[in-house]
Amino acid sequence: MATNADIATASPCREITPGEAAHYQEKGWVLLKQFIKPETIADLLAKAKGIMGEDGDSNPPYGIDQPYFNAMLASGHDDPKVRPMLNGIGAAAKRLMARKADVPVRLFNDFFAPKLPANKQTRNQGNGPTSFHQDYITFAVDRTGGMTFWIPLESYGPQAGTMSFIEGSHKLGVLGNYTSYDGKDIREVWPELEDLPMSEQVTYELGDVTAHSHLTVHGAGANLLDRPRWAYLVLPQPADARWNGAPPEAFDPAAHGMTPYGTFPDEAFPIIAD
Ligand SMILES: O=C(O)CCC(=O)C(=O)O
Repeated sequence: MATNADIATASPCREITPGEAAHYQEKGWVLLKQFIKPETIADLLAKAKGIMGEDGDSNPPYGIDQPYFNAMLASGHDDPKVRPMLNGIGAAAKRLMARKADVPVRLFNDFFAPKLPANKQTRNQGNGPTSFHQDYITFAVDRTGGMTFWIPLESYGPQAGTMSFIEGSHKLGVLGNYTSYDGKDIREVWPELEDLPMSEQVTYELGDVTAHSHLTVHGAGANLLDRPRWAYLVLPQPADARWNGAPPEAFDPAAHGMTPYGTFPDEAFPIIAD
């Protein structure tokens, strides 16, 4: 198991504090100020632009058309410049999951998600607001614990379409797939969400990151800038999570020879904290 000293030297991520872990457990999300070194963020932005173009819109369609963002797989674990950061995120995720058993953390997915400018004609979809939703059910896993590290690749405020979170919504259980609300807002379908506080849209300085539980309801505004809002999303899961057999959006079980209630193979979903 990596010690704190290993993490400090090998990872561009700082450790999270007990106060941050407590905030995450109570509210379902946390802002981690200055969590990643700016040099690593600069490398990620260069990589994202190399894959998707300066406009964040020069990639072929990735297969899911929705207004939240355009997206491309980042495959950061294969990149020696990115992998140490993923290990730092794995260590942080393990703290946030706070399981009593010593359960490792697996990288479930990582992708670039530029939100394209709302006031421009775009080639791909992804230039609208992010309607409020919970992530959990779309991932077809058999247990909770997963989360998303939402990493802006530049400093952004609400104008860019940054994230906000309905605090404590992770304690309401599983609220259904966003496609099942027949076009309604999740707060209309689940009015109990109106009783909970909503965070302001986060203002992120370079290196700041938010982490949210896959049970926490969240959304984002449209991007009112004239350029993409670059974000890199890293999704850790507890390593003991299994595919529940439902059709997943985020992975292809046949490509990995997976069976319902079978484990995720380490080669494709590597362990990032043991
Ligand atoms: O980047 C966004 O606007 C939305 C991100 C999101 O929905 C998520 O992280 O689950």
